Amino acid sequence: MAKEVIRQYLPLLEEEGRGAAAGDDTGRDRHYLPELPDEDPYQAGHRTCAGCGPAIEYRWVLKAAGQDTVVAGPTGCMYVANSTYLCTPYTVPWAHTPIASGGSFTAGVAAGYEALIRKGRHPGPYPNIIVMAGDGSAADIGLGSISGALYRNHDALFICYDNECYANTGIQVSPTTPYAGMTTFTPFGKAIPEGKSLPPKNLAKMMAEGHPHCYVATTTVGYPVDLMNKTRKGLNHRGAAFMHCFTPCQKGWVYQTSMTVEIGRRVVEAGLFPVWEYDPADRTYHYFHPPVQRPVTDYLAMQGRFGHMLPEHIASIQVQANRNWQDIGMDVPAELREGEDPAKHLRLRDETYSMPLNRGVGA
Ligand SMILES: Cc1ncc(C[n+]2csc(CCOP(=O)(O)OP(=O)(O)O)c2C)c(N)n1
Ligand code: SF4
Ligand SMILES: [Mg+2]
Repeated sequence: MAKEVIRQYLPLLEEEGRGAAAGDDTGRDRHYLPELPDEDPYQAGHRTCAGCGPAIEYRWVLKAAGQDTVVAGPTGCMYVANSTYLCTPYTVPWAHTPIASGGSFTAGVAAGYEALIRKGRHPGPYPNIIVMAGDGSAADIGLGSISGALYRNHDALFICYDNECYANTGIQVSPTTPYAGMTTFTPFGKAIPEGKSLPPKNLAKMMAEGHPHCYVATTTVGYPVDLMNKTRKGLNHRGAAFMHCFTPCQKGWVYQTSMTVEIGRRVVEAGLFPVWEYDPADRTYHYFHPPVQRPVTDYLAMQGRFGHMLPEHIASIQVQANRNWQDIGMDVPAELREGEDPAKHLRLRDETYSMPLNRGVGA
């Protein structure tokens, strides 16, 4: 007789302190909450660059998932840097997949565990099954295989760690590279002074709209507790879940190594990466409203990949950000409206912007 497949439930972490230090009497930044799990299934000793956003995301996802987890990694930085011969930083089972087959491989793992448990050949419970694919894989080369697995509703969490480029092969353009983002395939010059001329693919919305029965969420390394809770919600969801995580690439984006988490918050505060959840039960989007709204220059000017931008390019990104604010139900302050006018800007390298020294109080 077939055995029952028992699912795990991962409790959610306390989210107080999300977005700012509000509510903390001591005025400390409370993003790192004391009740976080001690375990780290993604250990030190990997070989990613210092300040690597995807490595931070891997660590937090696996901290949230815990030891009863199986991970797949399509080709990309997080495969190559993390797995030299006979050595990986994982304390959980991990497998590499070709870049195009993260979805189909993971679907097979999920179906395999279901069958083994039903036949009594795996003691259970059903493990947390996660694939973490780069944007080149999830939004481009492997999009079809992930979409197929989502549509068939395999019980697994499909994550795109988005560093907005094909990093591992030398920082080439990907569909999620933002407008004006410089990569080795989108250099700026006389013919195309902005560098990349197309807007980024809206991967997460595509996944939510195209697979309405799936749990879908966006998050960034700027919000660790949010990232971990969405990991747990995705894993608790019975069926397929997709999480799109913004993960800065220190090497490809050219910024100070210590600013990865800060950039993960600023992209949200600049209106350029809305953070939301899509609930398949009522088919609605739930948007996070950040307590701070910044001009896009506060985000762009921190990164060398945007250093060539001219006033009209900055204004055009501010137009996009203002559309995003409206889409998530927030007002657009007058200062940000004015930023839609190229005459209000200098070249990006000459603009003044706020550089954070301490995130302790307020924003
Ligand atoms: C079919 C195929 N085409 C190209 C490659 C070469 N390749 C290896 S890693 C990589 C970059 C992947 O980019 P992404 O998925 O965004 O991950 P990242 O390196 O940015 O972490 C590419 C193009 C490959 N391995 N397989
Ligand atoms: S190139 Fe970017 S994504 Fe790759 S290891 Fe370095 S910082 Fe991480
Ligand atoms: Mg990438």
